[in-house]
Amino acid sequence: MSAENIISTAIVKSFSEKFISGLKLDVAIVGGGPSALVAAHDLAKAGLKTAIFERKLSPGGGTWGGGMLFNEVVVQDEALNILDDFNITHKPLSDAKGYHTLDSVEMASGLIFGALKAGAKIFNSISVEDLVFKDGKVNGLVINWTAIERLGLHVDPLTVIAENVIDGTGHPSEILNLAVKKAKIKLSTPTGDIIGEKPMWVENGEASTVENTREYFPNLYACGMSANNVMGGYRMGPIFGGMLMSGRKVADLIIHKEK
Ligand code: 48H
Repeated sequence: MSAENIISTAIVKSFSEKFISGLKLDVAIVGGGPSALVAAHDLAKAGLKTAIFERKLSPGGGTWGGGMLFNEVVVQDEALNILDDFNITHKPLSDAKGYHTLDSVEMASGLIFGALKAGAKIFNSISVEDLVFKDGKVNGLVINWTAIERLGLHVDPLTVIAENVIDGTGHPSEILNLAVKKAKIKLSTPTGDIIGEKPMWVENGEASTVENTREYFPNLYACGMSANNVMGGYRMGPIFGGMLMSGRKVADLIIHKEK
């Protein structure tokens, strides 16, 4: 075999094995933002078969760019233990107790690396376009290459079967939107529908992100900004403790869920 042939065959074989093992999961996570990466890390560490499906080439969601492309973010005391679990460096602010800064590129890359090393799989450049919904139950995801989505090619998707689905799609809550609009699911919100994100209020938004992280329909969860959007929480800008704690909470809910 030529080197060219060895390389191409190795990639296709190895990817196929990984992809096939990702088609039946304990937990399928849509979106690879910070909350999803923490969730994937914790779930995989607990022994659950977990994969993230991320639309973009780079997982990490809104972490890379810090605040307005100043590539630093802020995290508060309560979330430092999560950064420490991923070995991500942080430094306290000298003029405001309880807050810390960290390099947003280190945070994005550290969370990705940590989730993978814990045993989660990450499939990038794949978009989730629908749910598998059988007999009134959420059974998994409908996926396609982002390139196909972007080019508008008429190509049928494939499916992922999963015991649990997490919407980690950030501000738009794409999966819960699909659940409401296409599956006609009534979410466990005051209206049964998505309430919609409110403007900026940092302390409130940080607390409500964690509070709103929960199961919105049997086996269908939301974390991060998606959870906040569903319940009408405030946004908080480039502070990330709430996202990290939300990821930890959703993993904990699934790990300790009664069968
Ligand atoms: C595959 C998808 C799909 C899809 C979307 O927004 P994220 O960074 O996620 P969170 O909620 O963990 O973090 C939110 C944070 O980054 C943020 O925006 C904050 C704190 N904002 C505050 C403010 O005031 O603005 O990442 C979501 C990811 C992205 O990478 C998307 O590409 C991906 O989900 N995604 N992937 N299929 N249908 N929809």
